[in-house]
Amino acid sequence: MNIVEVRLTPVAFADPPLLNAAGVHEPWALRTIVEVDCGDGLVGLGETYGDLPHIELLRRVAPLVVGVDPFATSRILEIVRAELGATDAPDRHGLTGVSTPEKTALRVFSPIEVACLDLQGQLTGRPVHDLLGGAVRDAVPFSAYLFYKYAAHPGAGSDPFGEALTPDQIVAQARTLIDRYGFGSIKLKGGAFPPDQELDAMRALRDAYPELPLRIDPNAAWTVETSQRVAREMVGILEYLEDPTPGLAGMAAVADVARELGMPLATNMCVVAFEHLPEAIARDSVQVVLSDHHYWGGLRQSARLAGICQTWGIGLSMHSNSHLGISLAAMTHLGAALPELTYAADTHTPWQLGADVVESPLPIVDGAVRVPTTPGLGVTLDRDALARMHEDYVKCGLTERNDAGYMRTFVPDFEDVRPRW
Ligand code: GKR
Ligand code: MG
Repeated sequence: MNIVEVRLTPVAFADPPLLNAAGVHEPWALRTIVEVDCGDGLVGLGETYGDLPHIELLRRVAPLVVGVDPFATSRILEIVRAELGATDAPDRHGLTGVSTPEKTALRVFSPIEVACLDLQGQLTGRPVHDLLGGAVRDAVPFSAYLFYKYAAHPGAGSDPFGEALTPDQIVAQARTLIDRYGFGSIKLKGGAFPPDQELDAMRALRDAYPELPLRIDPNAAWTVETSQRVAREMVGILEYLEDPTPGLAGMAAVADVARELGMPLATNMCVVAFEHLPEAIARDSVQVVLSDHHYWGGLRQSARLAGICQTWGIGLSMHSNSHLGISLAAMTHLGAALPELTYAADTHTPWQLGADVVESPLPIVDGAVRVPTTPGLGVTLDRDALARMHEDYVKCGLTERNDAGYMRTFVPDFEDVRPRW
């Protein structure tokens, strides 16, 4: 049984005005749903970024994998690498660091690999985590991912989450998410306001939830000096400090101080491809890597990353961008099969307010997603929702994510400068 078609459907879903160091989320988030079809109703699902330059790369590769066995994922990776060659498409999918030709190829390969694993699971009658070594846990923990946010997009009514600009509002947001989903750890997306203001929010969270592990991630908005100061002030409050400052050298300089304090530094910005690992390890720049199968090359390459991290004593967590239920399922199967995953994973799921392309999205209960035991990924495409969300993609007119440009509708002179403080 070989692949007969790879279908790519860009979709859009409503996204609240969430703030980060680069600006603010636009009213629509974009994704692409990838269906790898082997005929006779056998279809595997993948999900990836929805910006046009990325879709164009996917479109180049899609016809080339027709005729290939869905078990031959190494062969498919070779096909993707050969087609894209030295293509180095800028990474415009959120704050996920630099791009490289290999990262570009792995990013294009990823949703095809996930869809092939879904197919392999359906063909063998095994859940995807069994194809990755089997589950070491029954449920994968996720953290409450807090964002500073405006009450509404310009011209729209307030969304159900409301405004979150002060420490009290951030604590109220945490309460909403924890009451609804039972999260057992908290991450605040920082880098939106001066650090002292954000540290006040962290202290308010610590006072409200003294028993929960906390993290802050300013996406490299701080200088080395500011980051060192934050590390000192946040001792005993943070389980890790995520991407305080740009680059492996900057992170190493922060780590020199943080190490003495027993505070690990984490990243999804300065170690974003295998080629970054040797320097990161030599400099001891980071103590935790947030893996993300969307740009590390799928689930098996992410497991390879986990192995390297384990060898070098680096902890493993999981990064997210705005995503839908196919990605949540893929993250859950991967998280289930990785003994190295010792931190709750990030997810943007609560921010999508139930919008999804799958029929019954995996629920988050008691802060975790129960690992599916049915064949493949364990999620089914809702074709009506797919069609509707594709119409939204066409209607919304967005073709790339541009947090900085959109921020200028709120703050006319906004510039994406990092480090800012
Ligand atoms: O969704 O605005 C966002 C996040 O800031 C995202 O783009 C980041 O890539 O969640 C991410 C992170 O941990 O850096
Ligand atoms: Mg991050």
